[in-house]
Amino acid sequence: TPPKIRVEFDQSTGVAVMHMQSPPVNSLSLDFLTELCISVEKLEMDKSCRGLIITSAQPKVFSAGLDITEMYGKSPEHCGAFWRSVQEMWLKLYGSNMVTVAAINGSSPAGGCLMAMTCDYRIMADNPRYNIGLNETQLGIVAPFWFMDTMKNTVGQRTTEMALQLGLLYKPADALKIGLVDQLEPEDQVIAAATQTISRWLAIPDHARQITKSMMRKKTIDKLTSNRESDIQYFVNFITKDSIQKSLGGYMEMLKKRKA
Ligand code: CO8
Repeated sequence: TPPKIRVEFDQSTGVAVMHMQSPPVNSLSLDFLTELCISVEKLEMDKSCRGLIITSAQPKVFSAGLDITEMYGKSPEHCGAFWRSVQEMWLKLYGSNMVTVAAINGSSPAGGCLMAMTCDYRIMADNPRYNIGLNETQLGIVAPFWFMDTMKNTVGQRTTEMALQLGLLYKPADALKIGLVDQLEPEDQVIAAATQTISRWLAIPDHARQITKSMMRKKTIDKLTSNRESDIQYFVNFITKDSIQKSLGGYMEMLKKRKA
């Protein structure tokens, strides 16, 4: 199978661009997440790499979030391994020492939004057909506490309360208004804008910036690190419930019907 992640590293700027290329919608499957984590880890260990831009090689979609087929009709063991890989992705990206910028060139629901929120800065394509947000409740599921915390850290308590209960997906202009994204650009300029932004962030002494970032995020990260196993247990129990499986099945039906 072809690689699901393509990394382009520019030695002269110290910036890597990670293109997610898992057709059709970059859904976060176990294989995808494993590949992504390996790529991020490699860049993290490479001292010459100081910045990371994450973007999509698929049209219209940044990432469709967690791959629902990994959570539907699967064994508890599989669900557990899958969830561990979701945690790993979040821990690696939210805790990255690199300057990270999400170049959101398409829709970014649920896990896609989570991934974007792990970055230091978000630039979204200014296309009203795209949306972004944590829409879990619309699938009849509950975003885990660390999804909630990440959103709270991004847009604040009040907006998060409302957005999460209603499972809101925001158009780019509205996402900008609430601070879920930081900047809008025409679609063909999103990556160029990300490159520009990252060079501004890289002008700050690495050490001071990294310590600041890690101090700001430490409490949130520690909360998951010290509860990883119970979070997996909770997820497995929750997702394998008959009622939840039924909701997921219904949601997948709806996705297929909507298409036809
Ligand atoms: N997982 C698996 N398959 C998916 C997913 C997904 N998340 N999203 C889309 N697909 C499939 C579709 O079913 C379709 O398959 P097929 O071609 O076989 O019919 C194919 O991908 C293409 O999809 P669309 O035709 O819908 O493509 P569009 O370009 O029209 O739309 C969207 C793209 C906007 C991304 C749209 O597909 C969409 O809205 N997808 C659903 C997104 C979503 O709701 N994801 C939520 C996942 S749950 C999550 O991330 C967090 C869960 C936390 C769990 C906590 C429990 C405790």
